[in-house]
Amino acid sequence: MSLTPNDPQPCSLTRFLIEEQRAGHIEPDLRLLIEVVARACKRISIAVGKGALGGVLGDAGRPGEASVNIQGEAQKKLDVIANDVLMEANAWGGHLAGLASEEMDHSQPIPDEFPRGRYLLLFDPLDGSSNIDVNVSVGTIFSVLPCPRQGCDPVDADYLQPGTAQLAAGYCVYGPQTTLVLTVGHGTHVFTLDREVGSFVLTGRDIRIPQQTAEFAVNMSNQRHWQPPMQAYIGDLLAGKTGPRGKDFNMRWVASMVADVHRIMTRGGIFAYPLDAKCEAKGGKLRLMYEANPMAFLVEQAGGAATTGRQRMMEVAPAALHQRVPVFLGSRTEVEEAGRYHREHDAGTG
Ligand code: P6P
Repeated sequence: MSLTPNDPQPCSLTRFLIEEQRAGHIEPDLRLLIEVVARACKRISIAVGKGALGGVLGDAGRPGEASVNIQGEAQKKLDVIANDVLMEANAWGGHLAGLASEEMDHSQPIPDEFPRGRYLLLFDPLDGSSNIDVNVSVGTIFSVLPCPRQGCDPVDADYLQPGTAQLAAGYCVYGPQTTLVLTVGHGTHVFTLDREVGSFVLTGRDIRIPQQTAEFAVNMSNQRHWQPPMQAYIGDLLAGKTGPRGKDFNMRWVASMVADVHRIMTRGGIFAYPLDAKCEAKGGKLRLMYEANPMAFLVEQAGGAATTGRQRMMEVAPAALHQRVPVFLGSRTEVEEAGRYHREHDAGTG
């Protein structure tokens, strides 16, 4: 193996992060944090990959007594396993002040027995878990914020920072490949797990989402519950070539945000989970802090856009740790078009 610096050897996640640190893009402790999260994702990938052979399918809790999380959703066994893996991996390294998870009612400070760092980690340990039992891709989503206060236990309020405050964000999709997609604010980069070596290898540096698209992702079964601007927007997409958009559109819906977003990262598209009559009272279906904001950071860093339909996602001022929001993200031109329908409706001109 040649040691010359310009040797076209595969770039591991570790080498990439060292280069980002040398470039002044990240601090050493943030590099450590990302490495720890990536290692935890490898362990989750192994557990997910075992499926029925690992006894990890099905609902958590005792038979007949489903375990329900703060979201009011039945927890899968793998939800709990993934959450435990991330909590254990991040407890002792000294790089974190606290953690918050979709699966936990409140945030948790790092235990007193361990040193505290300057970062807060938020995550959805296993997004799309309703797909686990049918062998459809699922994933982990994470977001890193600065801890605003030092020398005291961080509380939920310390996490309520807008998406623009994020220092890093990523997801790991457990599909045919295990793929980590990461940003530290200087582009969005893709790493594929080399299972033989056990390390993530850079397979996509500074990826760009196509500005235009002819593919949308939405759960059409909610159509009758949508607000008028969403009805009009999707109606015009479905009208295709003979309609106002003048072209035909394709539709995809995996019902696993990580899988749908990864497709959009790879070939463009728009992902929409708008307000509907079913979720309006809760503010939406998807969670702001550990789903919408990290995905918005990744998408914007790849040249795309992410909004609530009416506001840039990363400028939403969080009011609660498990706050939900409507989500439109993906190809910039298409997200802006969806926003136009909402703007014109609200102005009474649409
Ligand atoms: P629906 C999975 O439960 C999730 O949180 C996202 O991963 C996904 O995009 C969405 O919900 C799917 O929602 O209503 O289509 O099942």
